[in-house]
Amino acid sequence: MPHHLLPTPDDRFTFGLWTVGWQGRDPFGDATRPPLDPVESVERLAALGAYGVTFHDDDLIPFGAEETEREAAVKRFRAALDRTGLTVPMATTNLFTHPVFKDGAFTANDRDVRRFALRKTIRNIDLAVELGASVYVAWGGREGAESGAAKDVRLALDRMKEAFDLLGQYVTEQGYDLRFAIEPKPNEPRGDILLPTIGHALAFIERLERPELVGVNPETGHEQMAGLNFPHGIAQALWAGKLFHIDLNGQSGIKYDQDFRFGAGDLRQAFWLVDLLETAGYEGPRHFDFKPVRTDGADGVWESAKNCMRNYLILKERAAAFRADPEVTAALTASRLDELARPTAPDRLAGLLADRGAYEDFDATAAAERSMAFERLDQLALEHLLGVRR
Ligand code: XLS
Ligand code: MN
Ligand code: MN
Repeated sequence: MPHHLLPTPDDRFTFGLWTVGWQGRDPFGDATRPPLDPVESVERLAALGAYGVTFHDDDLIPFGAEETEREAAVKRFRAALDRTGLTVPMATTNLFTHPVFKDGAFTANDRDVRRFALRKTIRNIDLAVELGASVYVAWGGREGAESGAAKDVRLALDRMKEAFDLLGQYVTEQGYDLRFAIEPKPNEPRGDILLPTIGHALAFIERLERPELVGVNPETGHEQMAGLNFPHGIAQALWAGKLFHIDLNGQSGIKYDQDFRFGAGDLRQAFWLVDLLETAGYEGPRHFDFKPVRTDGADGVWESAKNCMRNYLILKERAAAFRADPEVTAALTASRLDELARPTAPDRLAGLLADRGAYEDFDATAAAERSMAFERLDQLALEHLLGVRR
């Protein structure tokens, strides 16, 4: 295998414990794989060249565990991290598995549940910080409804804001260097989930007491479940300075949350995504949130984990070749991408209004006749993606 396709910690690839640890339980079938010890996951991921692991509180410490059990689990995990050099850049809370969260956590109608959810989150924030995390993900999988009157969405958003304001106050008062990343998803497990897309989340964040502490953790498949263009969503999150984290995986169109390995599903969007992340200065971890298919045994688990990273590196190589190709440079100019980079009116409003060429003397017919030449540009991209051009 060419050396540059072998991942190293410098590539900053990370995996959730719940990804390789997924036992294949789905709404129609039981587990097809035995439980995986988090320590084994740490060791195997380190051996494959990963940089870090992430976890929900309950991935590491069973829900309701006694304090001694909790301490023992953390100790073993920490020892594995020390042994392997793997980091924990992110952690999150499980606010969806236990039946107590059946109507949500931060926005459950039941106030006691909301208070419990906040305390559960705060408890795991302390552990996340202890283990060195700088990002705390919040996926509100159960925040939503199946029917209209069941949830007053405006009130639920008030409660959601209250939760993030309290969490922001907590990390500020503790002096923690920790930022939050909201993970949007349109549906599943709720019929409709609140903050369903990157755009909804970005608008919500601006209403918080400490918007600077909160960004997004978009997931490939989640945007694509809503039929949206993932690289476009990521570009807007970057533009807003809010891409605090990212969940990479594969999805084929508007379906259930498939969570395929990265590179499966919409390969063209994966290509543009890697091109964007690698050229836009995103410095966070490349975090895989996928589920090894339940048809496979442990062989498929590690094969798919390895290939999430390998596919990223292949696409990184292809995207770099695309950007370095002189014919691509010429095609980008023919498509006038250089013009898009120029401000529309550096002469300000007065200059625009005084410019007869902009309106009175503008030849709309001639401008309409200029081809944008996008077909040539896109074919060059396709050929780089397919490895036909190098
Ligand atoms: C589920 C989400 C979940 C979050 C973390 O759809 O992707 O795994 O990433 O809670
Ligand atoms: Mn998913
Ligand atoms: Mn996710």
